[in-house]
Amino acid sequence: MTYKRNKIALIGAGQIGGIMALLCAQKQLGDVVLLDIPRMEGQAKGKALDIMMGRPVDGYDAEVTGTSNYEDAAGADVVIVTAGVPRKPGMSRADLIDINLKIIRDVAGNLKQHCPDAFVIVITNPLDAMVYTMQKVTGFPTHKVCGMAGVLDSARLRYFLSDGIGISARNIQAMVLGGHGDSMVPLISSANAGGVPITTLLDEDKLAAIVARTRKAGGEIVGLLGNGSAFYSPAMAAIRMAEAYLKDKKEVLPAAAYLSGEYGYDGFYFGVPTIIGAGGIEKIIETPLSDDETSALAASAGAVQKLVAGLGL
Ligand code: A3D
Repeated sequence: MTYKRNKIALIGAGQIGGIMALLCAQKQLGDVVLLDIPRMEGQAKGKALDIMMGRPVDGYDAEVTGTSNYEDAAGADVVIVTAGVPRKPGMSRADLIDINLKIIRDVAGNLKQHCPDAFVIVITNPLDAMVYTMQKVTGFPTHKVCGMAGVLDSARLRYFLSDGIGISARNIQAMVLGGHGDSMVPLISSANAGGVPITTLLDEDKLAAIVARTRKAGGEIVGLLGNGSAFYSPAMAAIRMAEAYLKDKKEVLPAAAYLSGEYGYDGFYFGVPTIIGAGGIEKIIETPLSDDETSALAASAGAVQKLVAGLGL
């Protein structure tokens, strides 16, 4: 009997790429190809070899290889893209657009040629514009291209809520929708702890402070690190999405998905609740929103549409 492992290509072998490679191995998700530009091939190969040397310690079987050649990524089942530049203190995600747009165009051209059947998860910022570019340049079906932001932003909200109440973060169900920027929309009306509405557990002032901190959470990490942006939890969030696809879990996960009329919007990528399974983004779920949340989502959609209009695609 032959057993074929899944193949996961990680484009960008930097901070997030390296952690994702380790998570893929530890979770036995499949073989990993860690790809970077030729100048950084040593980093890709070095991280891959380092993870392989951990095989006897942790007992995983995955092959992890480093490369700068897209032929090594050919036929990948999942591709996760972090290629690009992260923020420095004082920068907004949108400030990265010029430099990262060129990089994503280059990556997309290569994926089109070598990984035509992959489920593609984009992480590079500014997320909503980069995932749009990825889909347009590859021409892949919209349900096979998505962006990771909602799982992370929601995890940040869930952590802050759990910390504020003093209970397990796993008990908190809460989602952040909209664009991955300062306009993101943390949903409080549906947030709950083990089914108990969050509004009965925290007062309005505390909730408002948590919403504000969630919106700036990425910047909080950028300020602390001083050289780069968050990488552990972004890596975990993207791997959760990859796992849902590879194992056909049909998980409800917020993702940057292509809208075709949902929530009253059309023709761009936006953070919404989705079902991720073997079909990729199998469905977009329309969840009830309060009036405030509806208008905040409209403002966020406006910000994303403006960003996307500037791409000239
Ligand atoms: P970093 O450690 O700099 O890694 C990026 C890697 O991309 C580097 O190793 C580069 O050499 C490589 N690279 C550059 N150009 C190319 C190319 N053309 N092809 C292949 N590889 C290339 O950054 P990071 O891993 O910390 O962050 C990566 C990206 O993710 C940045 O744009 C961040 O802003 C973004 N990010 C997004 C989120 C979201 O929630 C959406 C969270 C955290 C970071």
